[in-house]
Amino acid sequence: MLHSEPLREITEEEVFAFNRDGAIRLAGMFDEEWIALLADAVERDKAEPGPMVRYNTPEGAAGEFFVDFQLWQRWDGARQFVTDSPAPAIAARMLGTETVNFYHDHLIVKEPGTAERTPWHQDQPYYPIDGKMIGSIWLPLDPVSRDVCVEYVAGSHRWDRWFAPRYFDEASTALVEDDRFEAVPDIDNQRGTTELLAWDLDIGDCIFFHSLSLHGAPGNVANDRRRRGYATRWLGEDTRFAERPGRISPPIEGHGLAVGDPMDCELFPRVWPRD
Ligand SMILES: O=C(O)CCC(=O)C(=O)O
Repeated sequence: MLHSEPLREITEEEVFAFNRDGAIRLAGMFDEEWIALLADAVERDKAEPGPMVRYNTPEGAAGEFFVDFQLWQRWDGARQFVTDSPAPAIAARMLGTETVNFYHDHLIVKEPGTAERTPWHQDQPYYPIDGKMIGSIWLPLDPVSRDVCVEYVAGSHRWDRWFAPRYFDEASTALVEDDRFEAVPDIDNQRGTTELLAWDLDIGDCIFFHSLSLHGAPGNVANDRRRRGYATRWLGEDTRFAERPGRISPPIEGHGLAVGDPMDCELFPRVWPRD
């Protein structure tokens, strides 16, 4: 059955841990039908990708690191997920907001054998948005073991630091060539002294994380399972459209918002509370 509310209550402890750490696993939120619906949308999208698709694996290399955006605009299952799944209620609870607008979706598929890492980054520097109530649901469509899971630097969303956004390609191309942002710290060299969060995830679990949480991910060489992650971005009541020099990602255009406007329009629809 397609439940539109989380399969269980999110506890006070979980909300507290999210606010402290910037990322948390929420076990047992979605029924399997949602995952099946999204998996179908993902296969359609891989066969017929959207205009913002990116292939981040060099030609001839093993595996495939496939990234696409805005499936919800093209595939019914993804659209239904955005409006009717437990996701808006999860975002409202975790962000502590009365209203939730949907920002965008982001599909990240790492086929078995993919060596390419997802570079360390925060999400908000990619966005033309001010505000603190911005979070993502990272939803695995395959069981994920900790060694291929996205990793989060615990507490980094509270550092009050913004790191320079870069594309996930091999060259790690900069989106913005100026010094407004700090260089991303070399977290891989700080393993052992930095607290990193990552989890084993079952079907129905998700990760909720803050848009300023520093995160990255290994390739997918540890096992022969696909690693399909469907990430959705959610905005709370304090978010406003902001100007950013340089490029933003994803480059969503045509929203008609002016600087300072609430993030509320057809492209960023209000999804919570439900009518
Ligand atoms: O799935 C991944 O490898 C990275 C996910 C990510 O960076 C995100 O959802 O912002």
